Amino acid sequence: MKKYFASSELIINDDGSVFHLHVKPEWLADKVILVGDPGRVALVGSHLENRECEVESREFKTITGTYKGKRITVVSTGIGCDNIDIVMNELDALANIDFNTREEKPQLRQLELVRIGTCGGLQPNTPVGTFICSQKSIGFDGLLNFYSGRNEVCDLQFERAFLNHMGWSGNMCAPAPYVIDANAELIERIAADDMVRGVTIAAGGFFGPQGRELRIPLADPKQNEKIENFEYNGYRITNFEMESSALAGLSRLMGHKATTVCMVIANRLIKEANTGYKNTIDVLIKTVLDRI
Ligand code: R1P
Ligand code: URA
Repeated sequence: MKKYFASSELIINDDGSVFHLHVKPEWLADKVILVGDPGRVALVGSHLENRECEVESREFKTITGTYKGKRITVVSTGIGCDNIDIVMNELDALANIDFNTREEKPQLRQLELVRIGTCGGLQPNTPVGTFICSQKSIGFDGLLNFYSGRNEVCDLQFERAFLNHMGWSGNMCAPAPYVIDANAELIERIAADDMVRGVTIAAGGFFGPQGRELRIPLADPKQNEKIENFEYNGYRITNFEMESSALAGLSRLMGHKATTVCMVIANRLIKEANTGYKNTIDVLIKTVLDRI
């Protein structure tokens, strides 16, 4: 029997668009670029021709057009894994649920998703300006734990090694952290031979969860030091951002291909930052548009 989705579960607006994104099914391309900042959608959009749509609702801004003949949709997610839950579920519904019958389509339509973001670097080989492609993500956010199949797609031994190394017994991000691989074929194509392939922590905040201490002391003052010297099977943790784990995890569960590429705008080890990155991220955008 086909799965049916009631109007309370999949909310469709009166104009036939999906609830938060305000995107209609016919506007979604198979290749999707996700960015955090709604302002970055215009930057990606400036490279697109034959625009089919430009819609905006809350922090979710979407443009579909073509780049060198490839049909691409760019969507902003805002900040955080909670927003990735909304964006991924609504994109997947646009692709794989018939909005007229509210039933799952018989054939999976697989999307290819690349998130282009900014991040904090954690290693000597990740100075400001480095492009890091997330091979693995460590989710401090807990989102994936609400979905069945989490244990089948996560690297449970890596998770255990990381928790043991940190010495965290529970409260910090229980029952997370979860460790999830990005899509291997997509990493090969997007990272090619000129990006650092890294292990990314997707944190549930920009300050405390990334070991930034302003007026309130941290629960674990040695957090970043331990993260920086953690090593497991040759992997080291390279960067902090706030969305890659939910993107990789939900994509795996839904059958899509995804990875995240970020430009380092702050190196936490040597304590340097660059706030004038908005122009240089265009180099990363063009690279991803060429390779997606
Ligand atoms: C924090 O400043 C934001 O920047 C990073 C983090 O993941 C978080 O969303 O990504 P974006 O530049 O894509 O927003
Ligand atoms: N985005 C983050 O989440 N952390 C940083 O340090 C920089 C950008």
